[in-house]
Amino acid sequence: MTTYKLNYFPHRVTAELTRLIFAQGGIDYEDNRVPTEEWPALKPKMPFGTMPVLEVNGEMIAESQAIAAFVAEVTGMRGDTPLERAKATMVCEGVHDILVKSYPIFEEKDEEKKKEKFTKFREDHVMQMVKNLEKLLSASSNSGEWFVGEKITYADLAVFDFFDSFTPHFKFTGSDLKDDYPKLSALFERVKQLPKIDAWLKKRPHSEY
Ligand SMILES: N[C@@H](CCC(=O)N[C@@H](CS)C(=O)NCC(=O)O)C(=O)O
Repeated sequence: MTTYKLNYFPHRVTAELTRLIFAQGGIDYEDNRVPTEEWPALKPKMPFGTMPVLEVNGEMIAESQAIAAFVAEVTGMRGDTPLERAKATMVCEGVHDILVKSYPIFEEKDEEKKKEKFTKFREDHVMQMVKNLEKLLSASSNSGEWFVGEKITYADLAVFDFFDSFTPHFKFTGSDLKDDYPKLSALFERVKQLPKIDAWLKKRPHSEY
């Protein structure tokens, strides 16, 4: 039997998508949450000196997007054709890019500047992405039920996580989609209510981000 160990800090950030895929795929894995004080000793052992790192039967894979794509493939949520896989990757990379772009704002020390930067980022990136995602979903081949093809892929989980873990920092949650973004709102609720996702959301350790 294949064994999986996911190494990351005790946060959601770039590992939560993989945890959601594992949950929905019904695959057992070790969710190794490395305390910050233990990281310096572990860092040199990781392929790129960063986490997340997924160990598959002891072999290490770094880079959050490569890990998510791999676990999506193992669980049948990667997309069924080359075009579907490309579209799923597009959505995952798109929302991941925004997350990465936002890092410098969280590090801003001046509280006033930080507030201004948050507001600007919300308008320039977060709300722009919300609009783009709604458009993309409305144009999908299945009347906007899933982003790609006829069934759930990891793109749907990535977008769910975007609204569940990331946009709340910008005062925009999954429930705020209700009024103006009907397709996204329905997708958010559909994913949230999947029995295995619901079970994971209820049992996962609390983390601020
Ligand atoms: N592109 C990489 C970035 C990895 C990365 O920078 N991870 C951060 C945590 S989100 C990290 O390991 N920081 C600790 C360090 O660099 O020592 C990915 O998406 O996995």
